[in-house]
Amino acid sequence: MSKGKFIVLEGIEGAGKSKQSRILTDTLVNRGVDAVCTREPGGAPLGEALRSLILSPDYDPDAISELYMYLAARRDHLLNVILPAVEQGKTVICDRFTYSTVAYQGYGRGLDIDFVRRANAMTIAPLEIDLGILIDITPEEGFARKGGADKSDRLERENAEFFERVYKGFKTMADAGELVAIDGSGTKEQTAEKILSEVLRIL
Ligand code: Z5A
Repeated sequence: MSKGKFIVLEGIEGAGKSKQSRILTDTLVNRGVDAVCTREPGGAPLGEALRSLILSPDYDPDAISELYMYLAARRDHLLNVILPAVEQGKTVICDRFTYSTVAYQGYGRGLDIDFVRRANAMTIAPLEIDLGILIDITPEEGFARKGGADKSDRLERENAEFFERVYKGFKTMADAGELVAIDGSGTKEQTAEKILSEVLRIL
């Protein structure tokens, strides 16, 4: 059996990643593709347990501890959900992945970008990402859509400069061709069409 594709949707909070992951999965399934949807941090029992610790405002990990928590959640997700599905020929749609680590822990927190990239590579081996899409809206647009930051989420308590650095990180990866950027400022339906057209190129 041939391997399935692994597709990642990325972007700032409120970009529409969760919504678009579900729309894309449903659209592909309706077209006869064996597609499943997952998310990070989380996606598997240990990853979901780590997610609640990572995002809890009750803890204050430093940048390196935070990086390793995301990576531990990712390794568990990879081994228990992503690799088995890809090996069974399923197309896996993931809401956030390694690009978020580069953007948030690298550009946002200021950890060395090459170090973050190497840590990501070691964590996801032997998986290859077939397509990474950046749903491009600014942090201002994203938080306006959400009606402001969710203060029960530790990451969302960060200041505007942090999210500007994260956004710059995503844009830098798109400019380098690592991510395909699509304009996310239109309606949900318009964004879904743009994503589908990129995905159909690789299926
Ligand atoms: N993080 C990290 O630091 N390092 C890592 O390696 C990873 C993650 C993997 C995860 O939080 C946090 O972890 C996140 C990054 C960090 N930090 N922060 N802050 P999460 O998963 O809870 O949060 P999120 O990924 O940012 O999800 P979100 O805020 O819900 O955004 P979204 O998924 O992109 O958007 P949505 O839920 O689909 O839509 C948000 C709202 O906008 C909703 O009301 C929609 O109906 C509306 N919406 C969506 N699309 C549209 C359009 N086109 N027009 C109008 N309104 C829209």
